[in-house]
Amino acid sequence: MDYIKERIIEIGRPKAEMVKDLIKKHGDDVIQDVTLGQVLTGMKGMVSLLTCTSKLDPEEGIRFRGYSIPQLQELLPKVHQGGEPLPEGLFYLMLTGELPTKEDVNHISEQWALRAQGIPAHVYDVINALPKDAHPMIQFNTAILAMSTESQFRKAYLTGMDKKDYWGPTYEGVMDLISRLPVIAAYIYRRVFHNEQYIDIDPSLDWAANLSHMMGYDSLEVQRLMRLYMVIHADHEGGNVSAHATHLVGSALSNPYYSFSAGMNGLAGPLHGMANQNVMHWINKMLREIGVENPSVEQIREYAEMTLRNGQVIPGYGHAVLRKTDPRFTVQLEFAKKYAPDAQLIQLVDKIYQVVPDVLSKTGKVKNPWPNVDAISGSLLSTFGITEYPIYTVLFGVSRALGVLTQLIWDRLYSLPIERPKSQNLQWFIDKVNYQP
Ligand code: NMX
Ligand code: MLT
Repeated sequence: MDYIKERIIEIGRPKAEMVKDLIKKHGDDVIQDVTLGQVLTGMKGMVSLLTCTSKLDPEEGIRFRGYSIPQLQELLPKVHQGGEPLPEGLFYLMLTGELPTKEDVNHISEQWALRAQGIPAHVYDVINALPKDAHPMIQFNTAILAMSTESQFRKAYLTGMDKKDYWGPTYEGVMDLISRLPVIAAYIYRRVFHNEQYIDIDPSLDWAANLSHMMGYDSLEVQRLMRLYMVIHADHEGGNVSAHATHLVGSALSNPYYSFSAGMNGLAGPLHGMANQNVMHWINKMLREIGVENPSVEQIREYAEMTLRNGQVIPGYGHAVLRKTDPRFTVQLEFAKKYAPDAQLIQLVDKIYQVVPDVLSKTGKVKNPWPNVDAISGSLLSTFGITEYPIYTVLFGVSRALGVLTQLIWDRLYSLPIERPKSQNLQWFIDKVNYQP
């Protein structure tokens, strides 16, 4: 058995026992009051999920197993001194709760490069059957479902398996799926935007560098950017739409492919991952309508105000949990200032940042006027030559697999049951609070 699986058993079994015992001894303890407002406005702030991979603080932002993004940049293994951490290391950290060694990371890189080669031919046939102008997220998600013919979990479940062992074939499926997503993403990218001129995987490269290589970018800067991008988008605790959807569908013991596909359907929404593409459309439309390449702060303000007057959201701004600038925005801005200090698009992002929070605050209703991860990610990718906006959400999805699928392994280790909250009709809420119109 792979040593990582052995380590998961050592760490996971006692924790799984503890979860059982916790439910047995404290299952009836009240942990939180719930308001009507919370239920009717998207369950914000309601603690209703057990997630161990990461935790989001409204003021400070994300921590992965307790480590902030700057700490990960310092502590996770890298290819180059002073470079960006390897996503393989973050995967190991989220999976085990322990910081990986360089050997652990190399082991995962090798495993993924090997497993990536097992994509069955029918997956490409399924992608090729779609029109080239089908959005890349449609092609990505269709490919994920087509890959589920390989599900080891499905096969093991049908053969009959002890509940406490469900996590094992889930782990195998997760490893296969994560290894194959960059190949699929790059295939879709080359199919749609580069005349079907495909580039083979290079097994000597790490996972993120391979993605950029297969997309057609071999510079050290793009490899670094891809590692950073893959690390910062990997997880955002359990309640975001992609994580929650993956967990929910996984709770029916759907295999990792079905579960992840559900998450990706959510990521494709404009209020979630598709915002990274929409930010670029918003910026370009603004430049077209104002008619200059370098608009003034006042012109940006007027355009932002007009967006609100038209009843639309300003993409890249706001968050359901965060109440400060997203550290994932800040780290990308720092990266841009280091490697592309004169980039015009980044200067524009910085200028938008000077204006939009004030415009949103003045509405009096936006709870968080600050930029989120998507306010800059597309401009950064564009700056380094990846200018095809519709691929951006796919790249987000490749990264998000690391967190949500690691959590799926833990859901199975903990033997978490099917998720089934209670719903009520409007009259129930009216009666409950004795509402008088
Ligand atoms: N532009 C305009 N209005 C906004 C914005 C924004 N960026 N953010 C929030 N609002 C509005 C929101 O639509 C709501 O209006 P109404 O009461 O008329 O329905 C009001 O402010 C209160 O919303 P909040 O409670 O502040 O935000 P909520 O938690 O409901 O939504 C987002 C969070 C992220 C969906 C919301 O801020 C948004 O739509 N932002 C733009 C889209 C975006 O950038 N999404 C990406 C999020 C990160 N990700 O990658 O997933
Ligand atoms: C995410 O990365 O999932 C987004 O910031 C949305 C969220 O956390 O709700």
